[in-house]
Amino acid sequence: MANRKVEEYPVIWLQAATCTGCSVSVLNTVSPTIKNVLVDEVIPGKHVNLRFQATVMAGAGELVIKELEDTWHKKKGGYVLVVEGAIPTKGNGVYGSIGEHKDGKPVPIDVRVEALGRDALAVIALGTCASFGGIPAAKPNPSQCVSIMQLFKSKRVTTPLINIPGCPPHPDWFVSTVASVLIGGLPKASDLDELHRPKAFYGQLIHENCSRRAYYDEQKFAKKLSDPGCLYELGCKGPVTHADCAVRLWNHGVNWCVACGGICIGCACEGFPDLISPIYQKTPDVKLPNIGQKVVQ
Ligand code: FSX
Ligand code: SF4
Ligand code: SF4
Repeated sequence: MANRKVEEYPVIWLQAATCTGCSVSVLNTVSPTIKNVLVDEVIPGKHVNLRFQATVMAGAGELVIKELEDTWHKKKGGYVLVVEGAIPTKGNGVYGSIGEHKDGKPVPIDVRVEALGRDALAVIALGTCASFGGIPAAKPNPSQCVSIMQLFKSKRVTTPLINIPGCPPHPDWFVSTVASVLIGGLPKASDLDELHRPKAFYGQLIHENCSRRAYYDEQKFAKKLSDPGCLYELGCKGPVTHADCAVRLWNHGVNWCVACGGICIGCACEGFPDLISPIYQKTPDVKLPNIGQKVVQ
């Protein structure tokens, strides 16, 4: 096995308007561990070569920007771009920039994401902010943040895009998506829904698999968070949120929002947070017993 060839998959991971929660969530992946993902061959014969990631890389300044730009130019069409956070489009870089132009002026983050996105093999929008705008794009949105989908649409970037919403996203949703690309290539159109989400993780509503669902069907609603019963009247957004938290569980199978007594705040929902606010009030447009109405952006 001495000369066994290992295929390298370069990845550039940019952070725009984000709390870095997506990075923290993915770094906490348990099976595989983040060491398995980044250092080992996560799939035998295939290695994720993370070239740029501001939270974990040791370098800074010109050195890492050179790495970023070398990967962009030398691996054109062959690297995966991961974007975390929404994209501020106002102010020509005052709300976020990465590196400088030759004349010393900062490169605005929207310009970077557009350019790197255009030349990537595929783009993964990690987290609700990157996928749908999320918290940074919430009203009054002073930095005019947009999602990657909106940015690409306005700039006519047609690179394949996979959205992995969740604020933060579950590490499995990201790691399994990366693994499936390494094993089988880019997802087929039928693997993604109309919002570019992998159906494997976002194909069902929270409400469809909720451990409190029997209470809902019996119309037994909790009056306060510590009560048994369905949390719908306390504001649970499970009926309008597509994700598999109720069956996958968080922290490597320990628990999830509703089972530990909280509502699903709809963090992976396309309308989070504006269209599903006020979060701790009953969702007005879910008409019992009809469920699953989409929040339209
Ligand atoms: Fe934070 Fe990510 Fe929320 Fe956004 O997750 S967890 S605000 S989705 O960009 O870091
Ligand atoms: Fe579970 Fe919320 Fe649906 Fe009630 S409304 S069954 S708590 S997901
Ligand atoms: Fe987010 Fe709801 Fe899943 Fe909790 S249950 S992580 S709020 S989508």
